[in-house]
Amino acid sequence: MRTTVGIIGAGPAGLLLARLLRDAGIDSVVLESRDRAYVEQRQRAGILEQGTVDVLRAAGAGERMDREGLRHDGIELRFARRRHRVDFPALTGGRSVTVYAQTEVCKDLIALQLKEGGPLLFEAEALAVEGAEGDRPVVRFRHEGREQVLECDYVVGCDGFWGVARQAVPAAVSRVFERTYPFGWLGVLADVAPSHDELVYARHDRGFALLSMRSPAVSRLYLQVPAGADPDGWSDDEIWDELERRLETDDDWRLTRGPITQKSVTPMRSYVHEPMRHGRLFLAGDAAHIVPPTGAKGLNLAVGDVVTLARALTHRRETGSDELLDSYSADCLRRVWQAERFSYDMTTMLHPDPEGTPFEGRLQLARLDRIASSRAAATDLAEAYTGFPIG
Ligand code: RFL
Ligand code: PHB
Repeated sequence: MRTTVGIIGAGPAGLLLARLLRDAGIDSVVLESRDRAYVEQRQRAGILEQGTVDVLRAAGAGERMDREGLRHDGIELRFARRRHRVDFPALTGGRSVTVYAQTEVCKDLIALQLKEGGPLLFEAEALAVEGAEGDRPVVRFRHEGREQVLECDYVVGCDGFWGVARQAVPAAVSRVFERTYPFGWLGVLADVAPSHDELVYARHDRGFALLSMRSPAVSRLYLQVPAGADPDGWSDDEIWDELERRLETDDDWRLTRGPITQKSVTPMRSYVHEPMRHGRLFLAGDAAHIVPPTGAKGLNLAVGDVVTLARALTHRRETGSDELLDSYSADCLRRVWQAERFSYDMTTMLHPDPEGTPFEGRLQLARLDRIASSRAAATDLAEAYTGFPIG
C-alpha cells in the first residue's frame, strides 16, 4: 500500500487531519488499532474552544455540533462554600466555548471519512515506523491477521500517549518534560439533568469536584481520588454523597442524583515530547503531549496541531517549500506550553495535594479569591480557557 500521508490513529487528531488533507487534495490512509464502536464510545473530552468549533465547521463537520452542541458563556468556581462565575464573553471580547462530546466529534468525522475520504482501516495496528530519516518512511502494521507495509511520503503519529510513533524518534534527539500528580479523576456519566447550566469547578478540603454535562439530560461528573484508585471501590451512593459534600454551598443550590451508567478513573499527567518532528515523521495530539484535564485543553491542542500540520503540508504541495514543515514543531510547542502552563495552574489551584501542607491549601484559596475579585486575574483565566489562537 502506498499513500502521501500515513496517519496512525483515528482519534480526533488523526480523523481531522485526514479531513483537512482531503480538502487540500492530499491523499492519506488512516490506521486505527481499535474497532469503530470502541473509538465512538470512549468517554473523554467535553469542551470545545471557539477556535476548534470554527475549524470543525469549516471542515464540513459542524452540522450536528451546531444543532446539538451547547454554547457556554462561563464557568463557575466554587470554594469555601462560595460561588463565583467567570463570564467569558465579557472578559474576552465575546469568546465562548461549546459543550459537545469528543465521542460525537469522532462519530461525525468517521462518518464523513467513510463517505467521502480516503481509506480508514479499523483493527489495523501500527507496529513500527521505519525510515523516518529518509525519503520513503514506512509504517508496518497488522490488519486481518497479516503484517503489511504502508509506504508514505510523510508519517503522522496521531496514536495517543500509548502509541508507537513516538518510539521512532531516537533517544538521542528526544527530550521529555513531565510531571505526574498524586491523584486521579473518578469520572461518571449519569442519566440526570445537570444540576447547573454551566460547568462547576469546585475546590474543597476533601478534594476537587467537577460538574459537567453531555446533554440537557446527561450529566458528567468528576471527583479527585488517590492515584490508581479502583472505580469499583466506590458505590453509586458514595459517589453522590461525596459530590454533594464537595459541591455544597451556603445558598439553596442542590445536586440532583440519578442512575450512574459509566464509571472510570483517569490518571493525571503533564507531559511534553520535544521535538514534535523527526525527519518525515510528525507527532500530533496526545502522541506528543498530555495535559491534566482540569483546563479542558487536550482535544483542543490536538486540533491546533493538525491544523498547523495540514497548512504546512498544503504549503509544501503548493510551493515546494519545506519552510512550514520545518517550523511545525516550534509553532505547535509555543501553544502547547501555554496550555501546559494553564492546565498546571488550574490543577494545582483546585486539587488539595494529599502530600501538601495547610499553607498550600490557604494559597489555593487566595488564588481563587484573586480571580473572584480581580478583573485582570479573571481575564487571564477566561482568555486561556476559551483558547489561544492557532499558529
Ligand atoms: P486519542 O484520542 O488518544 O487517539 C489516539 C488513537 O490512536 C489509536 N492508536 C493506534 N492506532 C493504530 N496503531 C497503534 N499502534 C495505535 N496506538 C493507539 C488509539 O486507539 C486512538 O484511537 O488521541 P488524539 O487524537 O491526540 O486526541 C487527544 C484527546 O483524545 C485528548 O487530548 C482529550 O480527550 C483530553 N481530554 C480533554 N480534552 C479537551 O480538550 N477538553 C476536555 O474537556 C477534556 N476532558 C480529556 C478530558 C481526557 C480525559 N481522559 C480520559 C484522558 C477528560 C478526560 C477524563
Ligand atoms: C468533561 O465534560 O468531560 C470535561 C469538562 C471540563 C474539563 C474536563 C472534562 O475540564
